[in-house]
Amino acid sequence: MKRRYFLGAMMAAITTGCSKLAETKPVAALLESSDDWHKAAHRLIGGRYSLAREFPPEDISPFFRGNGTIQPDSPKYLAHLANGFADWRLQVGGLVERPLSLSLAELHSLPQRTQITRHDCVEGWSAIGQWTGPQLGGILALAGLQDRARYVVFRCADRLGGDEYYESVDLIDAFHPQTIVAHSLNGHPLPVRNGAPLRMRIERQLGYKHAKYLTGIEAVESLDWIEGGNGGYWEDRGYHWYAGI
Ligand SMILES: Nc1nc2c(c(=O)[nH]1)N[C@H]1C(S)=C(S)[C@@H](COP(=O)(O)O)O[C@H]1N2
Ligand SMILES: [Mo]
Repeated sequence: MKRRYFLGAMMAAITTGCSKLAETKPVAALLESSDDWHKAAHRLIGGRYSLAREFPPEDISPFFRGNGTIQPDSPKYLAHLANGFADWRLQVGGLVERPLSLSLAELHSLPQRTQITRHDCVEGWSAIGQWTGPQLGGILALAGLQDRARYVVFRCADRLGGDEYYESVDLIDAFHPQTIVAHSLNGHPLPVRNGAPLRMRIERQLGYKHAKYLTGIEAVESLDWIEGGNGGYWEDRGYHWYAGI
């Protein structure tokens, strides 16, 4: 698709996508039930729609460590790496009106968001980094969610102990403004240890939700039939699915 048309289609999709988001129950209920704006502001500040803290550039950690998989070893991934990820594609499918297969160039041509945030891993370490990429909400608007969609599943290129890493969030986190498909860390393409060439940043969630080596995004109605049925690799091993911070 030519870039001009791609962008045009995307802006149209985002416009409809936003009105669709506003129509979903939690947002509409919040706006309608707040006759006094103070109450709404309060709920926004404390609630799930509020932003994670962002930091100034001087707070960026000198080294952003890797955790979990730091070097996928499948022949397919290694071939992509050797090729500079030129043929990497992000598949967007499941309960969408228009399944997409996005190249890195197409992801770069979408409106970009840059944010400096703190990553918190349950294993007891944190790091601050600057992440850049398109918002997941814009990509979902482009694909058009079907009404039945309730969750978004993230597919990854790596395996841990033989099983595929995967994750999922609900639509509140999926459309959160700081939820982005990041291609860059601190102004450079993602290092392999941090998820090259694409990873999720879901800033209101703990580290294990931030799927690295992202190959696919799937809108689903239920998580019950995916892998172990608990919505994520670590969730299938006992971690909480909702890891909000
Ligand atoms: N695909 C994939 N994503 C993953 C992991 C992984 O092993 N594989 N580990 C998770 C965990 S537990 C954390 S804390 C972060 C680590 O991100 P980093 O390697 O950039 O520090 O990635 C998360 N996403
Ligand atoms: Mo983690």
